[in-house]
Amino acid sequence: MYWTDSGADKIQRANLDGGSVEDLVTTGLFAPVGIALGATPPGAVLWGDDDCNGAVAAVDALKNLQEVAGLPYSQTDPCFGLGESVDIQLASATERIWGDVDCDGDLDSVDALAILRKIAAFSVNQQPNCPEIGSSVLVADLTSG
Ligand SMILES: [Ca+2]
Ligand SMILES: [Ca+2]
Repeated sequence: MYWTDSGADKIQRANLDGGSVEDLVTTGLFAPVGIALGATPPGAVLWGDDDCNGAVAAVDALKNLQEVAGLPYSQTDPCFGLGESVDIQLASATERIWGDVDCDGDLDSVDALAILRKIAAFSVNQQPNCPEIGSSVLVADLTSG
């Protein structure tokens, strides 16, 4: 099993019985709350992983704020521009805005706040049928190019 430690900024693994705990990633992370493993299907990304680097972390909230403020920021390729429309696969395909993590229809600083609240283990208010921050979602646009 694999998990993130948002307090120690680490990604760790262990055997399913809890033995053989290892640190996999110990640098370059800040408060990660979700991870995507290589076995996830093409097009799978974490909701709230705004820069598509495989972890939901405070950096994603930072990039949200840079987009909202009109400042430049880098994205992992392939990823979406924040504020871009994407079709995510729930029960049926649902059009969402990349980075609009609370699904209220616009990308703003409240979405950055939602990511930070999630990292801090505070409650997050999201619209109905909105993916949980840190959960894996399939995005059609990522596979179709
Ligand atoms: Ca990220
Ligand atoms: Ca929003």
